[in-house]
Amino acid sequence: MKLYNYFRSSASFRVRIALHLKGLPFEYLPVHLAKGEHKQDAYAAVSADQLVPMLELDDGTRLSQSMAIIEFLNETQGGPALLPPDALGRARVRALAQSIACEIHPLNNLRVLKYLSKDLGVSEDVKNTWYRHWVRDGLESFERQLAAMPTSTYCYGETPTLADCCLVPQIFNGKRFNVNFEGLPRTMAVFDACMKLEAFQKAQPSACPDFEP
Ligand SMILES: N[C@@H](CCC(=O)N[C@@H](CS)C(=O)NCC(=O)O)C(=O)O
Repeated sequence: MKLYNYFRSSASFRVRIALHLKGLPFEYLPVHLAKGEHKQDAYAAVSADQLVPMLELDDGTRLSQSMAIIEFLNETQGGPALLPPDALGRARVRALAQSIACEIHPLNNLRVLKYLSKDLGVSEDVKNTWYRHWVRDGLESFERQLAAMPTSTYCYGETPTLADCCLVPQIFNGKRFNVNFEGLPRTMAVFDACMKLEAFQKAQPSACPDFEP
């Protein structure tokens, strides 16, 4: 398998975590988002949405959208299950994952931030305030959702799931923008628990071949 991705992309990071949790080897194909490589012909020729991540299977099949990719891997590959066996558990995990991937991340994506700066002319300060506001707001909601469920080591239960694959990259991203993580005890305890695992460490930006400090 080949993963088109970028060290700093949180959607890519989700898929790297899932691949490592399942122990699946993959070829790392960097796409430099900051240099706009995702918009250039070479990547546009293979990726219809011109976003990362994109997973290419050994038979050439290409998959986009991190959560669809993770669910596909979960259904077709061995290794630990990333969704619970029961329908209610799966709904809970998907709700947590979507709280990150659908409520927080789209507001803070590279193209959204670029549009704020370049097209709408907002200052760096205002852009960062926007970023921090939506991440903090989303994480407060995430914390309330965790607090409504029994205490567990990971987002849902005692093994990492799709929800943890989404949460950890969002926290990394928030750290880059100095988001305030105070008052989020369950969320940050889950983050710390995840980061003790080798799969999460191997997937983190600083462990990527294209990492830039
Ligand atoms: N919902 C998509 C999001 C994909 C996405 O937006 N990826 C970002 C990097 S995290 C990207 O390629 N951004 C390029 C841009 O915004 O121009 C997923 O989960 O895969």
